Amino acid sequence: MKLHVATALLGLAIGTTASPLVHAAQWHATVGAQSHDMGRQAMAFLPNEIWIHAGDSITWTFDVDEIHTVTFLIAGEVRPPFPVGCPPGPPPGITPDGSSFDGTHCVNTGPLVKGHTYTVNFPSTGNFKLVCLVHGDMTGTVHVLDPSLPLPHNQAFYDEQAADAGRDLLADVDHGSDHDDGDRTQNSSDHKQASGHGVIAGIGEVSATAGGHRTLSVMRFMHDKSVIHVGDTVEWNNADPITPHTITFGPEPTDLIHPSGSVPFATDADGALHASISSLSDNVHSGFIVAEPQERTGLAQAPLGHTRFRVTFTHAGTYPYKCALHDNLGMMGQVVVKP
Ligand SMILES: [Cu+2]
Repeated sequence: MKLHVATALLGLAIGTTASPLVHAAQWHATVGAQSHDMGRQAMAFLPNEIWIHAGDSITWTFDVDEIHTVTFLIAGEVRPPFPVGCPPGPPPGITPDGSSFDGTHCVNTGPLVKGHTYTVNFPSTGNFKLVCLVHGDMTGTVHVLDPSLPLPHNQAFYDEQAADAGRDLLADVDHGSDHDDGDRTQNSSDHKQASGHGVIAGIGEVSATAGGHRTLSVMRFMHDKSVIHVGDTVEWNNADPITPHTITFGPEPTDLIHPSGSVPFATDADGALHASISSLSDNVHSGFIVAEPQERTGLAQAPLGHTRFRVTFTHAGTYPYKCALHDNLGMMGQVVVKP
């Protein structure tokens, strides 16, 4: 958590003053929190709800190595697909730092990582939804009040709330983690019974406040080293509610979303894609394995997700692989195939 002492004090002084005569205030918030090894990512706006006056600005500081956007869409606007940008303008649909949002034109940072900041001015009153275009369950709210109205919190409150929320999200261990083998062992043994050799390819958990949704995602292969014998099959299962991962042997393809490789894929009876690797030079890319979005009343139900991938190994050797989306966070593994 970056604490801007001078600006935090400024925000404190201004935020606690209800007079309409004060100058426009500059507020601060953070995008994301992560563990030291980058494996645990709190995908959240911190805080994810903030009350300001019309004319004020908020500066978001990006604090993690996972990409996020700070985006304000027009109410009811369809979320654009990748590459993420303001619809319907020409790609990449990125608006400049310091843009204003009044509900009539989209404002979007584009994907940013640690070290970047982005300021949005709010000239008009309104209650605005804040979203990350990369992560579906990462939302927040900005309440822009008339300057004659009092604000409920000051900058110091938000700084403390943001720090607490980031710490709490990262510390959540009730869904298993790379350090905790409670649920993980149970999950893995479930999959071992089903397939012989199971790897959990990511876990996660969505939570909420009154201001929006946040997600903890653990960007790790839970058994990052699988030791098997020739002829065995390894099965990867993504147990994260929103974050896609890939299982990629060999170079990353340009198209990360769809399956590709130098060997043919089969589709197993349960719908899972299945490849066979016989050489260290075989390239196999699973494409995104990911859960489908939550159901919503009034919309067609989502299809079943592609959450599972299998590879059978026919020759001995050590086969390194990675998640092509999160190898920068250290999401890598290997399969050791013994004769
Ligand atoms: Cu991944």
